[in-house]
Amino acid sequence: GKEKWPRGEEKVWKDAMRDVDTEVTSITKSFVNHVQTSLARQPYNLDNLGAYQAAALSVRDNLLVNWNETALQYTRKAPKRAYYLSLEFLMGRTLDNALLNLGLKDQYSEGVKKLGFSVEDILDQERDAALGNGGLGRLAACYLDSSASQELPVWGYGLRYKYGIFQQLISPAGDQLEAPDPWLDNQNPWELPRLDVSYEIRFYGQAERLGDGTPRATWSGGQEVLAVAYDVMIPGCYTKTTNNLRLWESKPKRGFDLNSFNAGNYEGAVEASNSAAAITSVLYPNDHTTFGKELRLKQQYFWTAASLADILRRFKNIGKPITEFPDYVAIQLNDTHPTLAIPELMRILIDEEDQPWSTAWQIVTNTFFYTNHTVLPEALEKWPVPLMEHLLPRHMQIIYDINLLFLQSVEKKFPGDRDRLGRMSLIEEGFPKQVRMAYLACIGSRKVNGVAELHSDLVKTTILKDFVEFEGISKFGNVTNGSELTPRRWLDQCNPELSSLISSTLKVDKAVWLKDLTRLEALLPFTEDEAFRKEWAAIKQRNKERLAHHVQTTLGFTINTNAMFDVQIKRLHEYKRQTLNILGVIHRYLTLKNMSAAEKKKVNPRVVFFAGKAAPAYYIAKLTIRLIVNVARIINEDPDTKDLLQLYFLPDYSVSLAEVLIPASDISQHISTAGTEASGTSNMKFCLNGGLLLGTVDGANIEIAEEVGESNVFFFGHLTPAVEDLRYQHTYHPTPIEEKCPALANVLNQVSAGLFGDAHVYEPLLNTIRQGDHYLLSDDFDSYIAALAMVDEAYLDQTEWVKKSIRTTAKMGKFSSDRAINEYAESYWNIEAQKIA
Ligand code: NBY
Repeated sequence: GKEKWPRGEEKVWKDAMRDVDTEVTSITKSFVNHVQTSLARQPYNLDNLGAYQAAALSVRDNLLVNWNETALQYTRKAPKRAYYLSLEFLMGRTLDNALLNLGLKDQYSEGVKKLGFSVEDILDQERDAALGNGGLGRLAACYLDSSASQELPVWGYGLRYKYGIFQQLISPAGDQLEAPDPWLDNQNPWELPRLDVSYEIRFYGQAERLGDGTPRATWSGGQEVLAVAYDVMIPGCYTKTTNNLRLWESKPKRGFDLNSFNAGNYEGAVEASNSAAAITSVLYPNDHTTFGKELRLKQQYFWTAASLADILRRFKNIGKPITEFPDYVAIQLNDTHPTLAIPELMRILIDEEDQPWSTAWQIVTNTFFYTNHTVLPEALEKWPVPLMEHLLPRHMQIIYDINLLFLQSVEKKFPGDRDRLGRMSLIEEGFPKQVRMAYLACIGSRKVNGVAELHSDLVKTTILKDFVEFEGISKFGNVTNGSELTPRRWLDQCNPELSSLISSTLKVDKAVWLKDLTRLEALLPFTEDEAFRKEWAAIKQRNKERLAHHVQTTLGFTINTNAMFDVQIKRLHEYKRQTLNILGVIHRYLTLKNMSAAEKKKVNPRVVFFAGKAAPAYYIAKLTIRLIVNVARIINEDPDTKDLLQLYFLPDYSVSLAEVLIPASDISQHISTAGTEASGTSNMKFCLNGGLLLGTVDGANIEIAEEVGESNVFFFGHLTPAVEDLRYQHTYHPTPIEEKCPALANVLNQVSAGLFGDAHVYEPLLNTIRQGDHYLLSDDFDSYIAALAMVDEAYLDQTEWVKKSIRTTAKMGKFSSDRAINEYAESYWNIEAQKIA
């Protein structure tokens, strides 16, 4: 039958509804309209920031048309949906991406030009949305983009931190300083406050079992805060589909603590409201550890409880029985951070929906999916039982119940194996006892996956080995996220010239190949086309000049653009071995110092770039930054070497900085100790942009080499199976570094002797290598230096180098986040694309 229009006259509504602006004249009209009304400003005093805001608001209007349409159709058709729960979404800037995805960049450029602005200047006004630390957060952002582009009904859920990742400053001595990132200060045109969508979230209080023969309990008292929704539109590329990222903000519950007010305890009441607002005030800046902080656990519960309440409410609107929940909802846990969603859904099903335990557990274990992002033991999340009992008493009861039933079933399968029970318990014995979140995530999920082949194998054979034996191998899979890279942002947007060259060469519109990256393979025959190679190399050169210009204008350094650009950009971490890189730079410097003028003539100049933040409390990582900065000071001023070797630490690494650095790189370094980097994702971005890879046999480097061919990457270092034995040797049969690796010993001694100043400051860093050397720098140093020499050698043959570069880009199809998200959609979530008409 004919659908009844919701209210009033349908025609009046429909006639008044706007569509997406595609004509330059309507774009300028909406821009001016926003200047005049939303911003209340005048043409004569409109600066670039104002112009950015007007452009953003006008683009937002367009996105909203599609966003509303998408939401409406999802509601009408009620397809199964997936929800991506991530504490981090490292979105970067939005305007350029939105323009490209809408296919409106040319029209907007023309429009703002007519109004006296340049689109580049306008785009440059936007602050990064930096609600993430590194790879995990950027992966989440890429997956949202790909979901929308693949027309998949996927929503993200996260927190609206008032302060994103800290801003990194470098002190005169070379130390990292942290400043807050008040990213919302200039207003954020990309979010829609949904003050009408809010939930009450409880903490602390008392949990009491009913003891009526059901598993039910009540949870009361404590503190209640409000979760308020802010929506961020996620446009797909060349499609109407515009999905949603819902971020929660914490607010005091209205009328909260009236009792304190009435008792004259005004400060008490205000303090309570401050404590509510504190929950979403700041992103934790640690990328591989949490320190058992109560506020962090509060964030996790606040976010998972609000998200689940929202998902449940949407499900209930469909009017299906609760047992069908998993037919309509898949929830992806991005690492263990949202694991509390598992006991929280149990709590709702049992205490509020009155379901029997086994039904509830059935629903839960068919709803959740867990992605692991690390096997480093120190990075596996654990929470002290006393803290959990205090903050979330009902959840702690439920976790104990889950554990008891779980261990009983383990006992049944492996009778008498007490060791195994201890190993697999959700509760780790000790003082205090701790809840092992990865185990809870594992047993509460339908499937578990790692993020690259090697990593997924390690998950199965190390941290979750017992669980594989108990639950069967088929629950454990791999989705090489690695493949997170978004071809649009990471190629079309940050490297527009390369993008147009590809379109014209392949004679395929970018609308096609940007949505099917495997098409890039058709570039392979052009490696033999000299004109094409020249054009390819010229574009790389212009991207290097763009980076040099950026560094010149922001930092005042003059960079030699005839040099090879060698880049390592990522969070500072011992396992990622930036220290190996800087020691390698020092080795190169010392070698150059000893060369004759004639020998130097044969050396190709090199510029080494570092960027990345260290966790504020990570002392050794911060020392590495200090060493890099101080080595740079000395060698960049040394007349003997400065034409052949330059070194820069670019402060405050961000998504936007990556967009300038990545297209300019000739070679990038991904040199983690084998078996430690789960995947890596920037490695893919560099390769897609025609940069070659220098790396260890680790993470997604391995799969990249499989695709592009080992002759096109530079591998070095020991392999994963050797690592354990080497560490054993270091501990029980240590060999002095002087004996084992004289070249490294010499470098360390020069640093110790004060060649770069501060003779004593670096000792704790150097001692990590001299004693224990957990990350095996002394084992890999010689082969690293040899690999660097091979890179130098290869670079001398520019023809062959450019061929390698083309081949690398051509074979990167596998690493599109579109491919990865389709794997999740098909093999995990069981959701289907929805065409938005
Ligand atoms: O996730 C990274 C992995 O190290 C990298 O190999 C992989 O490519 C990427 C995407 O799968 N992990 C990562 O970025 N982790 C974090 O940022 C992170 C943040 C917070 C916490 C732990 C890890 N935390 O416990 O608070």
